[in-house]
Amino acid sequence: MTSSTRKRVAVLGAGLIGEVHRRAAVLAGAEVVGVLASTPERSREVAAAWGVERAFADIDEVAASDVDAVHICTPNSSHVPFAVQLMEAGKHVLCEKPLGVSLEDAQHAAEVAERTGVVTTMPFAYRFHPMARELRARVQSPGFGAVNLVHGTYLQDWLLSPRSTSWRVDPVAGGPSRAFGDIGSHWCDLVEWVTGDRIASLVATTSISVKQRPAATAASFTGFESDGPLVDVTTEDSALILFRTAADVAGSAVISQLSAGRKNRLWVEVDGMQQSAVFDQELPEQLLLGDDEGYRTLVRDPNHGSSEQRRLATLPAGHAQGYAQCFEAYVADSYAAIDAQAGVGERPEGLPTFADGVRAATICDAMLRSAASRAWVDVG
Ligand code: 4PW
Repeated sequence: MTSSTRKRVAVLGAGLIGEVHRRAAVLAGAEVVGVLASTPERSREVAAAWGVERAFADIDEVAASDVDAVHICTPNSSHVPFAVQLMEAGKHVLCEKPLGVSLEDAQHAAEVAERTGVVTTMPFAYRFHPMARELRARVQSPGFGAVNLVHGTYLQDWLLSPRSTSWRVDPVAGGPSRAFGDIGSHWCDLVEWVTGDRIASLVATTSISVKQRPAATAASFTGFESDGPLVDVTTEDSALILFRTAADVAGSAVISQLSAGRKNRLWVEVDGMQQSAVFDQELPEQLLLGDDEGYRTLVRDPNHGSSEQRRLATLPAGHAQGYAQCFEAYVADSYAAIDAQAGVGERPEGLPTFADGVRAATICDAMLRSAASRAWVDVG
């Protein structure tokens, strides 16, 4: 009987999210062999800080190395070129979202994934909150009733200051959609996954409230303020969509990176004919459940609830799990999928793949088309 082998992995990118991946990889039992940062010098600094063996000078060195899997946590425009080269070299790939800066890019990466047969996953990490699993189980159970409305928001405020900037603001490095591509993609992924339904058509409007910002920097997230010269902003601060699903359910979402006080407020409400349910990412230990008597709070408890809620519990009830644990579960499940492909164990439920990355790119493309034409569009 074959058994799971310790994964040897590389991390590309050493910003906030590269560090999140590194920690999750270590906790999942992998050996982080090396890092590729923005310059060879920076790779050496980060390798020393992380205590890892190799400071890669470029992507060719990573592709030629003996690592099993690579975490891609670099700016968006590098995701597809890096992923394609690594897949062709036989590496499994865990790639940050968005998969590409265009729909065509994302489709190309998914085609290469299909042809090479390597395991590819994407951190639509909010699927890995135990109470998001509970939401899905309840929404898809007969007692919930047919879904009649889906709505919510994903709000942040880290770009509220006109001096705040990041490579995400730059349409070349970050892609033509900013707020929607970065966080709207999470909202749509969670809603489609929870309901098992798909956004079929939509109408969108976007806003650029801060017309000029300092030129993009290496900073990725968390409101880095720069005194540099101002450039025109072309990527949206906020995006609003109205939509209809394949099952003809109506819905809406408000996505913004300029909502004061909202740090990472992904909020989803699903209204069924007998019950409704709310998941709030900033209160991930609970689910609000509504019926004709009002709302009550269901608290995460590994002794109760759906099997998937219980599987993802790493702490007992009342001992808060949050973003870090859902990210760790995503990475652990990605490694389990690599094992499953080698014949060891089962592929875990609900693991987002490059197909989900293409789906996110498809919705984002529709959002941009609709905002430009001011008309309803089919999502495809
Ligand atoms: O994926 C998302 C991001 O790109 C997030 O989960 C939060 O918002 C953290 O960074 C951005």
